[in-house]
Amino acid sequence: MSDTIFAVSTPPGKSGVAVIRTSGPQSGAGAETLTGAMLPTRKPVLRTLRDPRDGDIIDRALVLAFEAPKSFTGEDCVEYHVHGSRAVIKGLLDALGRMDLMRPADPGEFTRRAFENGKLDLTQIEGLADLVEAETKSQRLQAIRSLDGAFHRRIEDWRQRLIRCLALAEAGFDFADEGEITESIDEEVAHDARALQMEMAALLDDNHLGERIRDGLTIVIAGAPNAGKSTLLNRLAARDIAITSPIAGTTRDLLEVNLDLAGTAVTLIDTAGLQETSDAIEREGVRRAEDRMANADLIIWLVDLTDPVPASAGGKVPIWVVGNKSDRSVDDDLVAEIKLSAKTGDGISDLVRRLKTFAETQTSGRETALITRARHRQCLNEACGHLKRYNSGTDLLTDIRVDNLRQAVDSLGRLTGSVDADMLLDLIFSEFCLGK
Ligand SMILES: Nc1nc2c(ncn2[C@@H]2O[C@H](COP(=O)(O)OP(=O)(O)OP(=O)(O)O)[C@@H](O)[C@H]2O)c(=O)[nH]1
Ligand SMILES: [Mg+2]
Repeated sequence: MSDTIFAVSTPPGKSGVAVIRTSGPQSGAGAETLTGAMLPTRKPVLRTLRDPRDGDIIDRALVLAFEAPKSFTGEDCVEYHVHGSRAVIKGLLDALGRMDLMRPADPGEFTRRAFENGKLDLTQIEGLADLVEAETKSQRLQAIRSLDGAFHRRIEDWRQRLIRCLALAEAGFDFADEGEITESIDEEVAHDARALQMEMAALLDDNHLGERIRDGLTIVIAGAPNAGKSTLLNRLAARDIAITSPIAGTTRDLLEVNLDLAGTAVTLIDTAGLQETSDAIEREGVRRAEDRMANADLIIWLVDLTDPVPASAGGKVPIWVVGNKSDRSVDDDLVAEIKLSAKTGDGISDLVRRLKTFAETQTSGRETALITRARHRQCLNEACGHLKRYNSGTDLLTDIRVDNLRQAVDSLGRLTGSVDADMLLDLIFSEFCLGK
């Protein structure tokens, strides 16, 4: 890797400060050309940056140099903290771009170099991508945990133990004529392999908590036409997102809004009123509504207190019956856990309070969730399956049985990226923005 990359690490547009980074062997030389002197490492210094072509001042900037391997990428790196104007940024990028062996970075390329230099494993990179995307506190804390290597350490511990099992089991072949030794080795490996299988199964049995924090909870507002679903969505989002009207069947498509409920990301979905209909478009709307309800974490079944229609959903998804239009209702006998008026806002704070409690209970125990993506679950499930086959396959030929251990090691290796990383890398780095 002989070329040096550069990119703006802060968002495009004007800002008080913009950060431009370079990574690669020419970083130091580039900084020397721009500042006219060698830079100290790991010490921010104020320097005048000059265009090497004509000596014109680009900016006075805070410059911070890191020497390989003690940097984010593991290479020589320089950060230029400049005033965030278009002219300054362009001036500096142009000057860098004219230098030999310097080129603009591809999206995610800084992080890719960090991976290739062993600074971060795949789970940490995913944590970094999640941290950049985090919108709520629980997403932030979870991402930082991954980035800090909590999952990485757990997997590495398992992988080392598995490799030891594998080595012992293979050594077992060599002692095949010495019955007693083989037996004691077998016992030890069987004991460890069972423990590993149980530990992995315990981590997998997490109610998909990490994925739920990362992707957010889904709450669907459903009910009969005209119940006031869209009015409630607008009220909870504090924005005029959905069209509302006294005409039944106003909403046809799904409407989504993202909320932060007590630090948990929530997608709130407004749906078409559920009713038998001959209108093909409305019917499709109802189908989509039922689809989302089936996969929701919670259904708010909204009932017009002046014209109640009982809940027709449920199944595995928890459902709250919420009575709406309390401003017009005089009937106190109606069974609704919560009564409110989406129009006047009366009772909304009570609903929000309950929703926050719900979100908190759904994401409690988040300190223990390490699996945050389907990819993690798949690899771990595979590893667990191989171990299960090893543990239950006592009647198999030894080398076939032992191969299960080898495959379990590989599954864990895919999780951290030490095995078969190439095809995954493009996928993972496509999530990254330029300059990361
Ligand atoms: N009085 C009163 N009217 C309300 C309340 N909430 C909604 N409405 C009215 O009820 C009518 C229907 O409201 P929408 O929010 O469009 O109802 P919806 O459930 O989304 O209806 P569809 O999209 O057709 O399924 C509108 O005229 C609203 O202004 C409320 O709390 N009190
Ligand atoms: Mg509607």
